[in-house]
Amino acid sequence: MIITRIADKVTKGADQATETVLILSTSGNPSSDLNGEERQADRRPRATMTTAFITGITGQDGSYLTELLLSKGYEVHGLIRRSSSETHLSRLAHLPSDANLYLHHGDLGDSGVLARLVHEIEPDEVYNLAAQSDVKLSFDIPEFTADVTGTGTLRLLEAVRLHSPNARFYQASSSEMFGATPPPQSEQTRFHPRSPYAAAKVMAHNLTVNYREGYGLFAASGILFNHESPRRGELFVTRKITKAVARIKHGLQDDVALGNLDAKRDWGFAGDYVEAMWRMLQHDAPDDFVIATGEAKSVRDFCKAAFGHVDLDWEAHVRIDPQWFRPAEVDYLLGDPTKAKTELGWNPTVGFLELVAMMVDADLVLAEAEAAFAAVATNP
Ligand code: NAP
Ligand code: G4F
Repeated sequence: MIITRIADKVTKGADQATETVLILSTSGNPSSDLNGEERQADRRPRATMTTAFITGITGQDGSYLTELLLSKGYEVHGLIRRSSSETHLSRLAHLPSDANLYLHHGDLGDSGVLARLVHEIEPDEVYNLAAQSDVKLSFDIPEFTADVTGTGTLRLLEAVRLHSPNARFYQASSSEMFGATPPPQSEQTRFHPRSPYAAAKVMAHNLTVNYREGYGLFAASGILFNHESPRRGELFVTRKITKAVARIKHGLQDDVALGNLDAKRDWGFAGDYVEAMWRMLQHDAPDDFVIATGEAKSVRDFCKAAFGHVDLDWEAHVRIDPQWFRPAEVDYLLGDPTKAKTELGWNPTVGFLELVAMMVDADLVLAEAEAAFAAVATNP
């Protein structure tokens, strides 16, 4: 196996620090890699270190999971897409440059690369977190969403089945799969997807179950309800609100345009939810688990809490813009995490108000820096 090392500078990290991320990209002739003695000799010692392969490593969950696995002594390999900017690596940029972390270029749309990487890395655990994960956007780019979020999972399952069948596989399933089915939702609740994204996740979930039953893969599916953090993408409603609250507080904007304030979600903290992913793969048997807090709040409740945290009246700053409505809405998600609590010993540690405060406080730091920069730019 030929490995090229590229030390890459990334300027904005999860904690806004400037740090160095080590990128390893594999190259060379894959076919000569597959069976050659040289390749066998080249393989890393296997006995001492658990190896994980994460798709979606640059996302919110990927970054928290990477931290968790590194803290447990894992060797972590991540799939990254080619990007014209380095900002998509920002959630990993705070990790030390000597972290046991290896990043490989690839894409869930490229089955050849997935097969080669799974073969070369020989992971003990595979976490499939990559997806086109924006529900509203999935109505605008449905075919792409189905290809990445649905068929992409099939490509990865095939790679694992053919090249690393003893690896334990985690699928990032979603409470969106329940869609229109009334709450509370558990592992027994029927799916009624309400978006191309949710339909693609149902496909991926069903394939994961099928590869478990058909080929005996250790394939687990976490049906995770909404989970948030300061690293949440800025177009998801929670982060959109907390960023706006912070910028309004610092005089950088006046209001925020939202869609349906009546939708209810079961919001938890992403750091807690990656712990559940890991526990699923340590379980004695592969299974499906709902991960949720068991408490639901509306978007309106979130606004009240977030603006209230900095003593602002939310009604003075929130306006409704129909562009944020969806062709089909998911009205009410409320998870029943009893099975995960009982069988995995998993419990959420961060409550709703604590989560809101954590996100607003993090965005206040960013807004303060932005305001200071703007002041210097106007009065150099
Ligand atoms: P996220 O922040 O949107 O991250 C998505 C990740 O997927 C990013 O690393 C992205 O890479 C990568 N990706 C997108 N398209 C790809 C492709 N074609 N090939 C390879 N990688 C690709 O999502 P998240 O919130 O961390 O969620 C992680 C997973 O859990 C997703 O599958 C999501 O659908 C699912 N999920 C999330 C929640 C939640 O509330 N957060 C709940 C249930 C399920 P770039 O950085 O290059 O864009
Ligand atoms: O924050 P959201 O975009 O999250 P959504 O649609 O629930 O999806 C997220 O959670 C899923 C798990 O259930 C994941 F599978 C998925 O990948 C993603 O992480 O929207 C939450 C609610 C919706 O009902 C939406 O209509 O907020 C409502 N909303 C109201 N105004 C808005 C807005 N959502 C967004 N993104 N932006 C708004 O301005």
